[in-house]
Amino acid sequence: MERTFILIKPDGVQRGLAGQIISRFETKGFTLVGMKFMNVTKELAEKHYDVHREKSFFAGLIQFITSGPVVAMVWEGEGIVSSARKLIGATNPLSAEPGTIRGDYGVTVGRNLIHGSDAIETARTEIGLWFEEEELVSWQPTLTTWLYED
Ligand code: IDP
Ligand code: MG
Repeated sequence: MERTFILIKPDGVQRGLAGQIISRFETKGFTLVGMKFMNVTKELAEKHYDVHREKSFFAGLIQFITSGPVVAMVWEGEGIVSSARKLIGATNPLSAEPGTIRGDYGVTVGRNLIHGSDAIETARTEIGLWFEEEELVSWQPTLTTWLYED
């Protein structure tokens, strides 16, 4: 089953939106397989955002991500990588559709509440960066038969 890496950024935690954000994934029908509440080191933040190293916003982004605790998660479900990106919405919350997390809760790109892996391969890399294998819990929710056909 497909997995993705989801991060509630410091603004999501500080604004008390962690529960509501987690609910979106739960009620969609996805399965939580890993979760930790943590501070992010500069080293981890820089590895996570390595593709943006040359961007003008990189320093500010690292400063922001390391500024307070985050909720790091792994979620599982059919087609979850692209579906999670849809639930999250466009990078700039002002362009994100209402009904998406960024569209409903955010106003600026530098405070867009949440990260989600952008491709299956990226998800694999990010999960490996943020979690040890033994921190992930494989389980079968009893609801599964009501979410998926045989
Ligand atoms: P994504 O999070 O939707 O995948 P990316 O383009 O990969 O968007 O950018 C990563 C993160 O960098 C964004 O979520 C946002 O927090 C931050 N970011 C992107 N562009 C800007 C910008 O122009 N100014 C400030 N922060 C930015
Ligand atoms: Mg991205």
